[in-house]
Amino acid sequence: SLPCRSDATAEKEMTLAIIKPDGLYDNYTDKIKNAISDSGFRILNERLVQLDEDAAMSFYAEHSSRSFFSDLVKYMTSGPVLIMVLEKENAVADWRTLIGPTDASKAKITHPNSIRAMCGKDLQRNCVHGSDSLQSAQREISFFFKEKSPGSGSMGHDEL
Ligand code: IDP
Repeated sequence: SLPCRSDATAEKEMTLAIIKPDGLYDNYTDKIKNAISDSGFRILNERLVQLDEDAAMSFYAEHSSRSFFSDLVKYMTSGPVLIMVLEKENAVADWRTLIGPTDASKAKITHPNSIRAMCGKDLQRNCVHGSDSLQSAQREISFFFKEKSPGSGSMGHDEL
């Protein structure tokens, strides 16, 4: 008989998604969560948090030398963010495809069905985050969901 891969044995992958402050402020949470489930992702875990400056700087450390870094930190700390762990086969690449290109204003033309086209505004205020590799996904998931020992503090992101 032909080899068969059932859903039960298919290799699942996890990625980190964030609804950024503009997305929450503009009430896009339901629209984004519908796109998430319609595309076959499962939300394994979620947290609503207010990032402080240290947490935002540390999360985006790879961009620390870029000219837009201080604006990015200001943006990401401007209001609460919704952090989600998404699971599906090929989750990292498929979530990046679903959110679309970084510049939301360009995405509106080139990728009109992407989340950033529908919910974002411009190069900075693009509404959502997605890990860019499996390695980033693992780092970012443990950044927000690491087991905390009692009394170890809030790690700079206060639960809301
Ligand atoms: P990505 O989120 O699509 O992976 P990155 O290059 O990793 O894009 O940039 C991280 C975030 O920084 C972007 O999502 C966006 O919010 C912001 N950003 C990126 N490039 C610029 C820029 O040139 N000006 C202002 N903000 C930027």
